[in-house]
Amino acid sequence: MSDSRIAVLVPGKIHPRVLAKLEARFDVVALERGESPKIDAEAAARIRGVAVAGGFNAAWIDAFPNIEVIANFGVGYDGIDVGHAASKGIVVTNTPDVLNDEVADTAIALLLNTLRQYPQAETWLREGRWASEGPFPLSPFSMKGRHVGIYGLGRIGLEIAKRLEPFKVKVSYHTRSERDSLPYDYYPTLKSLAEAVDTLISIVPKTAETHKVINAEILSALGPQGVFINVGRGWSVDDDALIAALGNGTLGAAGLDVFYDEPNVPAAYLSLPNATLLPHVASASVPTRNAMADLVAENIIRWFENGRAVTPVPETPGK
Ligand code: NAP
Ligand code: 8YV
Repeated sequence: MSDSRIAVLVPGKIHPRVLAKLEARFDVVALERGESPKIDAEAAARIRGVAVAGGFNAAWIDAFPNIEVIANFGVGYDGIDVGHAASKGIVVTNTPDVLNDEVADTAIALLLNTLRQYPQAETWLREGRWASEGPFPLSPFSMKGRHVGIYGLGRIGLEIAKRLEPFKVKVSYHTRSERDSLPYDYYPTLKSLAEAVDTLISIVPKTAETHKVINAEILSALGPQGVFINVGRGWSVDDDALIAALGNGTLGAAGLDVFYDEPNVPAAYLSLPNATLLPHVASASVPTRNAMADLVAENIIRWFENGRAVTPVPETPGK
């Protein structure tokens, strides 16, 4: 470690492109994750920036008295105690916009897979059942004529809405504040949206307000022809209610990219034929992850170059 270079902490694993870009300019200090960081006070005091994929809680923030900036790999920064960071004047950054297209594409693909059962149809072919048993059964659902509700019409939600237009489906949404000048109907509550639509896509952040809000009442409002898609956070879903609704036909089908306690997926989902499951891959392409990695590094580089982060989160607007 050279004393003349700024020290930046990387706890746990991060995209190699972040590491390469940071190592070119800073002393990168890699630490294993754990309850508290294993580092002596002198080394901890040298750390001025953090690049992290995953969590960085209050205990970790407090262990490094001179942190100025925490750059999160991902647009969702729920793993970082942003309130605590803000109270200490630390700027938190995330990776908005560069992943909008990829995540929106995944939402549409997951919706089509859930409605039309394409993954199961491919398995049918690969297992030789087309030749031995005949055509794959007709899918119970179709995209045609659906009314899709988007729960969260932010950067990604809007891209999902735009992608739905060529499918000739009706699109409505719920957010806390109505958005201006959009051709989609606004519903002031999640329940009123769920009652109006037959397809619900969740793309809201993990916050105290969004905890387990996709519950039995919302699923029952969607109904037996109803479909629920989650590309936001598993935190927003009451898994017991969703598993019951899928099992007893209260809800038609669900497509899930995100789960409450990743990578642990409740076993009940695996045995439900009307659940289509992905291992949190919505942004997981080489080009999009490269763009996210570049933005993480850029936030730290710009902060130490001119005191301005590129994409600070609203709670810590920076300078
Ligand atoms: P964003 O631009 O901040 O949009 C969030 C939207 O959710 C806004 O429209 C916001 O509108 C709405 N919202 C927030 N809290 C709400 C509440 N309590 N009730 C109703 N609406 C609420 O964020 P984004 O960039 O689109 O990303 C959204 C989230 O997607 C991320 O935070 C992350 O958790 C998730 N995500 C998942 C993946 C994946 O790999 N599956 C990838 C990227 C992102 P109002 O403020 O007006 O309510
Ligand atoms: C990533 C995501 O899978 O950006 C987010 O909020 O959920 C995804 O893009 C994740 O952040 C990678 O660590």
